[in-house]
Amino acid sequence: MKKENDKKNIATNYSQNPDAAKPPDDEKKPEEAGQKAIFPPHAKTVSSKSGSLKAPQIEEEFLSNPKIVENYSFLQEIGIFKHIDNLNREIRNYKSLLSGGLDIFNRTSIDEIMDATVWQISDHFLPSFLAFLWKPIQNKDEITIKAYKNYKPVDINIKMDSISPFEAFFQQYPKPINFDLLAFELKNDEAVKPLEEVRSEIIIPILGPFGLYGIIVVGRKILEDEYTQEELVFLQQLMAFVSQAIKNHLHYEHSLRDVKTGLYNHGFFMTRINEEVARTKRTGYTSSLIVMDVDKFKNFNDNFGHMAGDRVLESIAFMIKQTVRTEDIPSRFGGEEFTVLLPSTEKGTAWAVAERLRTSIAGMKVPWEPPLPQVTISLGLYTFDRHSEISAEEILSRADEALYLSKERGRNRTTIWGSGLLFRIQQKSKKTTEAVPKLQFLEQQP
Ligand code: GH3
Ligand code: MG
Ligand code: MG
Repeated sequence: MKKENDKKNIATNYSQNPDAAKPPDDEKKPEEAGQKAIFPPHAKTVSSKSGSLKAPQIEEEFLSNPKIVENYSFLQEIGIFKHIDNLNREIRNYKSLLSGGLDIFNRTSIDEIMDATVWQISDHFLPSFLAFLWKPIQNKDEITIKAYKNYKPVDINIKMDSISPFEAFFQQYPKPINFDLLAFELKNDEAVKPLEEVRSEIIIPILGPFGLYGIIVVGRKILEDEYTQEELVFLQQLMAFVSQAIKNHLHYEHSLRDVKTGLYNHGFFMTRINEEVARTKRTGYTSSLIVMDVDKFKNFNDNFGHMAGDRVLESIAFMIKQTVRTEDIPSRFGGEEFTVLLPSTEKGTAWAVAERLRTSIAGMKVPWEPPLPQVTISLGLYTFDRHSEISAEEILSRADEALYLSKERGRNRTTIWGSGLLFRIQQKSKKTTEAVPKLQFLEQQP
């Protein structure tokens, strides 16, 4: 009779006993054991908060095996059922991790990756905040910070403008780490203070071939209790996916960008303008292209050195980024030449954008010692639609023609390529084999 009861209860007993998966007493948290928390080597010490899964069918068959029933007491004594319970929990955790990881990998922007991460973490516990700090431009120190509280993006005051002070440490120790231990290892360097002020708990590095790309900062738990080993293991494993996904995305982003200025590079610009030409043909939209060239840029190099010249290019790029809309495509075409592709933008608006770019650059102050002369640019503008019937290369060369008229006419100005030009060039070309003085036909006003 006892055996019958045993048989009935086996499947439920071991898996519903909340104590079944408690770690043995000697498996203390690292902090308790005198060492600061770095995460445990595997998930076997996890404790259950949410109860156990039902034993799968195969397990039920195993449990109803007469030999098991016969030896129930012995098997229980040696901890077989606890062990199975732990394994079940591990399987469940890995399944959830795998689906969470895949979800994160399928995201197509860093913002989406961060949003998905926040939701994945929030399924398990609620940190007081979660912050992502990363370098959008590979070889530049400047960082972007995005933080979340209660699943929502918030402005968080982490007074940090570089992650470089952490670089050497994380190169040596490329793993998530408890904040206190990081602070200790960095000898409470000034750099850790901003993280201390916001009460950080765990710091996770994002590393790649170009060094430290960013860090993810997890705040203490809302209720100020300690993270359980289960949560820490989960975090460590999930973050391996997150940091890989962010790293892949940054690699992709960097491959589209010019290293010096952070603007899109020539290759990406050519891809986008070809797409835009196809789009205008398909949809009937009007789009515009602005090309710009720095006036007498050689003088900056010759009189103040190449570094000063580079600083001028960076300042211009910054101003361009500030001036255009998010849907525009600002690129460094090469050397001291820039382009802005303006999708769905008519001539008049494009002219206004070009003039805004010109005047804001002419008014900017480039930080350099000794002070540099005023920087100016010349611009050319071409507007196209489905009736233009020309290739991306031809669009570029027309915008270029307009730009060189701006140069000829004294620089620091914008010229629009006018529709009359093509006709007049053709007319002239018929009559003469001489080089066509084409620039003089360009319009100057919209
Ligand atoms: P213009 O008004 O006619 O455009 O005169 P310019 O001096 O700007 O034109 P030019 O084509 O003679 O000079 C462009 C210079 O830009 C030559 C080249 O060495 C310099 N340059 C190109 N790329 C870079 C760069 O990345 N950094 C620096 N510092 N200089 C660059
Ligand atoms: Mg040039
Ligand atoms: Mg120039």
